[in-house]
Amino acid sequence: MDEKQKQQLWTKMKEAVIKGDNQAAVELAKEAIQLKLDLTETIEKGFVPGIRRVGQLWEEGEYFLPELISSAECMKQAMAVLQPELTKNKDSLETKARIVIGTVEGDIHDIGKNLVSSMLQANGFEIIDLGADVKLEKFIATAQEKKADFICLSALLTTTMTGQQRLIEMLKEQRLREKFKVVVGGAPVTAQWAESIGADGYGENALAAVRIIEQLTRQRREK
Ligand code: B12
Repeated sequence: MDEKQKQQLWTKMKEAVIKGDNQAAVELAKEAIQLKLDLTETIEKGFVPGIRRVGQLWEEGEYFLPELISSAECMKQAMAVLQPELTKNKDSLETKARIVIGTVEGDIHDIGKNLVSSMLQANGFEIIDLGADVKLEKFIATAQEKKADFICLSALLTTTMTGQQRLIEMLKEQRLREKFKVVVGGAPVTAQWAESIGADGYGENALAAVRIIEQLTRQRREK
């Protein structure tokens, strides 16, 4: 498949998410698998731009909550088709590190977090996904119990970003800060914010998340 055909397929994916057309999104996801396309690229260049456009339409007052929900559902259905393929054949890979991930309390957005989870899993990391609206105490308890290397926190609301900061403070209070690397992300989160709260890393998208976590894992091993 040449670049132009790929672009056309990505456009169709984007449109399916914008329209909230579940059937089309699922078919397109299956098509990408059949064509043996790079699924990471398919997600980031096809489906993600769709949900981002939906975000803009909502900001512009063109879309309301029902449209948002149906586009989010559409995105999930496409991901449900792609996820098993992404993680296929990865069983034999050596686990690079163990990661506890979730969306912080008060925040139910989980599409971005799920993408990050899938991509990390596809790259050989062991993932313990706590879901969305997760109590900060639960992140810490699970990370301790499972002897995790990383705690990854997603936040999509400016009001819940503070949960990322709070978790780092809690780790310090409990003298656990050195035990876990904390990586943060989510649409309102920036590298500056990550630095200001003392996080170990930040990723602006799922690929960047994999990159930073691989880098931190290497640093950890070299120590
Ligand atoms: C879809 C959506 C919803 C869906 C969520 C469905 C679901 N299951 O997730 C529904 C309809 C339920 C929803 C609800 C609400 N939403 Co909403 N929603 C969105 C929307 C349009 C898209 C979010 C999304 O999925 N993006 C696509 C994914 C792929 O991108 P992403 O999440 O940013 O994730 C990527 C990166 O950020 C990064 N990443 C994400 N997490 C992590 C974690 C780590 C560790 C790392 C390294 C990287 C990383 O990688 C991801 C992949 O590339 C955004 C608009 C926007 N601009 O973001 C609003 C938005 C986030 N929502 C908003 C609001 C206000 C709400 C509601 C309060 C609305 C209401 N009045 O009820 C509720 C929130 C309820 C709650 N308590 O959480 C606001 C937030 C405003 C703010 N500044 O705080 C936004 C920005 C829209 C807006 N402009 O007003 N929403």
